Amino acid sequence: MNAAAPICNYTGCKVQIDGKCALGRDPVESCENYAADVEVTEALDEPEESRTVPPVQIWASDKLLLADYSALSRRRRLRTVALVGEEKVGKTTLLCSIYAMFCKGAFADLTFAGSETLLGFAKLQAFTLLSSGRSSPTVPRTSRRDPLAFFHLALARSRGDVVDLVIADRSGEAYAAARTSTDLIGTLDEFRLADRVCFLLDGERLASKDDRTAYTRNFRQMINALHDNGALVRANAVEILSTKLDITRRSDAADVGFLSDFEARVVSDFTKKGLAISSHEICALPKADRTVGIIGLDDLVRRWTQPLPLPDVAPWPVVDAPRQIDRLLSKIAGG
Ligand SMILES: Nc1nc2c(ncn2[C@@H]2O[C@H](COP(=O)(O)OP(=O)(O)OP(=O)(O)O)[C@@H](O)[C@H]2O)c(=O)[nH]1
Ligand SMILES: [Mg+2]
Repeated sequence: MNAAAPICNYTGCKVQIDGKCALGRDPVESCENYAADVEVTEALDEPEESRTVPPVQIWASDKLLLADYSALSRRRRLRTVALVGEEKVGKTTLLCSIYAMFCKGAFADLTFAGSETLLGFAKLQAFTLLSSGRSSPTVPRTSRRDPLAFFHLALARSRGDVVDLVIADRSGEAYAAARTSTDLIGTLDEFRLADRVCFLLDGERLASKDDRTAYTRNFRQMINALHDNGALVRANAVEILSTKLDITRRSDAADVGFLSDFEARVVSDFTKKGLAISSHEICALPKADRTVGIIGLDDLVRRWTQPLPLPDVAPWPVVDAPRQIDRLLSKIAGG
């Protein structure tokens, strides 16, 4: 390697640092000391076998698959959010918009501190840019053949306080299939991994009087199917995210009332069934009405990254302990 070799022989010349010749020669190449005896020490035809340093594996930085997620989870403590919803509800757009917010700077009191999936995000974002040549921003459709994918964001609250957020995305068709064929639910690995499950409710289909009845029935049926088959037991929180607020806000007041009534009813019904469920409204890509702007992402990122409660370190009550000493201790502890 010749990286450290000085480019100029003249003692005290800093041309390598500031580009200026100490003898005032311009261009610097006209100075006799410049690049006079610089030796090319790297043998270009060095035989392969004489190299002792193993080749460095370059991180592809594309979206993570299940095996990559497992490897990452062994290195970092991850917060995993699963985005669930039928096709075209806005799952991929939402995660792409969250990334886009951090491209502009600090967001939700957090700063971007890295990502293992930069290329994955960039591939999605390319479709939303003017340079894509599209007349309207979008993201590529997630195909049913695409496996479950994860997108990673390291977000810093302060130096040394970094939250590793991972968002799981999969094709809406896979969820629609699992709703009707519940034996497929066990194959959806995101429910085994996610701390938070977000059901996306399509504002566009709710705003359509023709679609809304069937759509709302299917939406409920999906939560029911997942709940009844134990897919939501691991989640600490379940959210309903009503998407495309730019479209729902354009509809008449009765439609807006329908949306909020529906959200309230779903929350109340599933709270009774023991789910920690809440509902929120978002607009991740206000392309139907730009005046609406991005809505709800700030609060959403704060919820997803909020500090975890401290673990409960109080000793468990001892019930029917087999050892006499434990029974005695439990009596003392119980007063
Ligand atoms: N008007 C409007 N359109 C949106 C919004 N969010 C997403 N969309 C559009 O909805 C369409 C579907 O969005 P996607 O993000 O691909 O939906 P998805 O849930 O990932 O769909 P699948 O990949 O098929 O599962 C795209 O054309 C988006 O541009 C929004 O907030 N407002
Ligand atoms: Mg998608």
